[in-house]
Amino acid sequence: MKTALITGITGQDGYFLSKLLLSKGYEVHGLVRRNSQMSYGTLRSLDEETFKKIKIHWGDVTDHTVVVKLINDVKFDEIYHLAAQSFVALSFTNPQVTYETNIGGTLNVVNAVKEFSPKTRLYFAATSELYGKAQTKPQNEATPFYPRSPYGVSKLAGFWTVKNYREAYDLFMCSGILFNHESEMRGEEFVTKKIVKGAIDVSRGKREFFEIGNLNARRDWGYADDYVEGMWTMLQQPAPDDFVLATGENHSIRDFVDMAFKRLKIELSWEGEGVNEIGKNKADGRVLVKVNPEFFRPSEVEDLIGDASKAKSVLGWSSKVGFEELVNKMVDYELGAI
Ligand code: NAP
Ligand code: G4F
Repeated sequence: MKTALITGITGQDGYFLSKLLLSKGYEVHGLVRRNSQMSYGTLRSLDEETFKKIKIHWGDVTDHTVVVKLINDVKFDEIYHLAAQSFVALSFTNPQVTYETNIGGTLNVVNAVKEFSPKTRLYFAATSELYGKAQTKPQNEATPFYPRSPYGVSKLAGFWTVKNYREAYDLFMCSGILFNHESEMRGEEFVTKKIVKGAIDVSRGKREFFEIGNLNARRDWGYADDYVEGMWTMLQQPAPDDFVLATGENHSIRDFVDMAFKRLKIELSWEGEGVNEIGKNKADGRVLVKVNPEFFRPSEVEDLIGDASKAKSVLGWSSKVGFEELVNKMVDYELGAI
């Protein structure tokens, strides 16, 4: 039986990746940091039987002692290093914890593999935020990086750390440069989940309107379950490499808002510009969406769209769930869950 460690197992991707690896017969271990409730995040949405199969190790990825002991003790076949301070907006106000987790934590994992378990195959969760102020369109593995946030900078350091260890010490280490992927398990601070919850609340009269930031930013949104399959496939290759995973299609935040309301059978009309833009219910003229500059970022990533043709040709991977299906899945889940 193969063994795998997932750091960041309590997050969105950890949920889908745990299910995938268990379905493939892996013994799945997860690194979980303590919180005051000793809670397990998204893992609590797994059925009890699946949850019980996961071997939990309490520890923070920034704690060198914990990381070294775990990797030295178990000598995993595969490690999926997903743990990160992953919220871009927070990285502007909390840069230090972002760097410590995303750079220091990554160094801990990568170095422990080198020193104590060099046969372990490692996946590192890089990101389309590396492209930031994108220099070409669409972005692929050859596109120059231009991060626009402490989060982007920290992930760039992680990406180069992984590449350097791979080349210097002949280790099997891959970075997945993943474009945005969303799901029912997405954290509530991210724009897609925020929109879905906001739209449902106003459609039910729980709130008059909800507030949002930059409506013009464009993202290449896929479905998380498709993307964890790509992570696993990278580690099954004869040689380590880096891959972009993306849908190849992008949409604005406004498009996402429109699509979420469409699922709720509400058509919006947009008026005004910038901070004065509002989204109204076409049927009765009520304002359901407003812009609040509080949600603007000091430096924005305006337009991301990925080219995953290398993943398609080498890994045989492509994204399956399209934009409308993704939005509908998220809305339907939330309608059932409330
Ligand atoms: P997420 O939902 O925010 O999950 C992050 C995970 O990291 C959580 O389990 C979190 O634990 C854990 N974590 C944070 N700091 C930690 C620490 N110091 N020690 C141990 N664990 C820690 O993120 P995600 O969407 O699943 O993304 C997974 C990875 O892919 C992240 O590295 C993210 O940056 C990257 N990524 C995501 C996307 C995307 O669109 N989702 C795209 C590209 C790259 P808690 O539950 O305790 O907070
Ligand atoms: O949903 P977001 O917070 O995701 P963002 O910044 O694209 O980052 C996510 O994807 C990255 C991959 O590219 C990951 F690496 C990262 O870990 C994370 O998973 O924001 C998306 C866009 C931004 O342009 C933001 O300015 O939505 C815009 N936005 C507009 N109003 C908002 C809001 N974002 C949030 N979170 N909240 C708003 O009210």
